Amino acid sequence: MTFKNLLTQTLSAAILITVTVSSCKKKEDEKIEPSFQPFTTPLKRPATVSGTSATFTASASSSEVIPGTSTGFLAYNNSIPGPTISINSGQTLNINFMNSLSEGTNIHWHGLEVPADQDGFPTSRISAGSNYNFSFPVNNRASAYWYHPHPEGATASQVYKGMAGFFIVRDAEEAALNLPSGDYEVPLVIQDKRLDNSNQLIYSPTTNDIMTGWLGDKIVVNGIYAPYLSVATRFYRFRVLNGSNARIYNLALSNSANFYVIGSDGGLLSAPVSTQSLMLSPGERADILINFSSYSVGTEIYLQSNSFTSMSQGNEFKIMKFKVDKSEAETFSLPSSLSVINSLSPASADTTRSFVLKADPMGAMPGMSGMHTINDKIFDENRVDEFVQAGSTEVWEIENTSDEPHPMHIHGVQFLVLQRTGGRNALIPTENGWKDTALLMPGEKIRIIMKFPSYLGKFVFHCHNLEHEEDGMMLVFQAI
Ligand SMILES: [Cu+2]
Repeated sequence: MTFKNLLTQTLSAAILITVTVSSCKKKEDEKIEPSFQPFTTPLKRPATVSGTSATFTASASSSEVIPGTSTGFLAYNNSIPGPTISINSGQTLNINFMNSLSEGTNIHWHGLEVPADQDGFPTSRISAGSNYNFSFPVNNRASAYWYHPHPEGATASQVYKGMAGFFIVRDAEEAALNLPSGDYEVPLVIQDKRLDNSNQLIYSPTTNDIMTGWLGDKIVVNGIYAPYLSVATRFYRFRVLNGSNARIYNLALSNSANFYVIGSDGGLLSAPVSTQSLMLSPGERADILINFSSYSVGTEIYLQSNSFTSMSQGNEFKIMKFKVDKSEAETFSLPSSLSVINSLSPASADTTRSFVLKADPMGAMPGMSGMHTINDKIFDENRVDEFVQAGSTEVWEIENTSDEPHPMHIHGVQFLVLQRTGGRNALIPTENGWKDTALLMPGEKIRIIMKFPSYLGKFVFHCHNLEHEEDGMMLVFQAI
């Protein structure tokens, strides 16, 4: 690196750390800790749960988002983020869950194919003070899935207040690739928060917040505001989850270096895809490799969100810092192929369905849900919107006619994105693999294909902008 480059990088870092993320609302000109300097707090790794049985307790808790200060949260096992569950495909998971919150909750296993009674249907709640035994076989491919509450009316607030964790599935195919592991495999859950003057979480969406989704101005990674990670001169694997309620990240490195996307929501891609940026909307995951081997010790690089066009968000900001602080011999070489994606042919589809997404601020009475709709409908637990034949293959066409982005998520199934028209008019790297959540920017239409599993019963599909979901942007399908 030349001196000029170093100077430019140092200067831009100095300028950028003073930038806070606009939340399109008032600036909470917060007094965090007077001594607080962004990107000086080490990243922490979530707690882990290994094996096939665990006890989970949901309760009020606290955590240091900003070092030296205590922020109240709702947590699983007092852990922010929730403990990472790590399990092999084919094993059966048993979770003895205790709800020690003061309100009802449930758990949705996002991305996993599970029976309907394990999936966290929005109106099936575990009441305060009660427990429930979750038990289901894990048959999905190796990937980073996640879990979070899904009770109607409290999904957005409970997730925002801290209830979310990784669910890592491993299998033999992935193990054979010898991807970076241990210290070199790092889960990153990225979220945005608003804090008050006492560094407590604010969650009080107005009608305007519900239109855009709740956007925070503090970006936290694994529960820490503006952290850094020390890295060695080699490849690292990052399992990235956008666990935010509404914020979309356009992930990039501050030196514009390329990185490799190797996996998506539902596991490995067929081959690594090199890219300079990657959009990741709420609920989506990306499995990425960053090669730090060409940097000299002392180099600092930020993970940032590049600007993109959207009415309510999309400005550039820093997320976390990588400090290259030790030289190490590389033991990993990037495989040219990773896995086989068995594509589904649209000609084999049994049914094609169409969905139109709308947002109309006048669509609801003040204080009531209904501004965001799918096929002009909002969630009704007593109505089944689509009957789906278990085991059948379907094509769904989803069109976003609103002026807000909508990350659409289907429960209990993984799909492939066949096509995107309008807007970006193309697929993005993560869409080369299995997905459970796909972003529709304004004006975009996607065609997806999926084969439903054999589980029967009622599931939901919805917008994963959690304020939109709470506003009713969710329908019911029943597998028969
Ligand atoms: Cu939405």
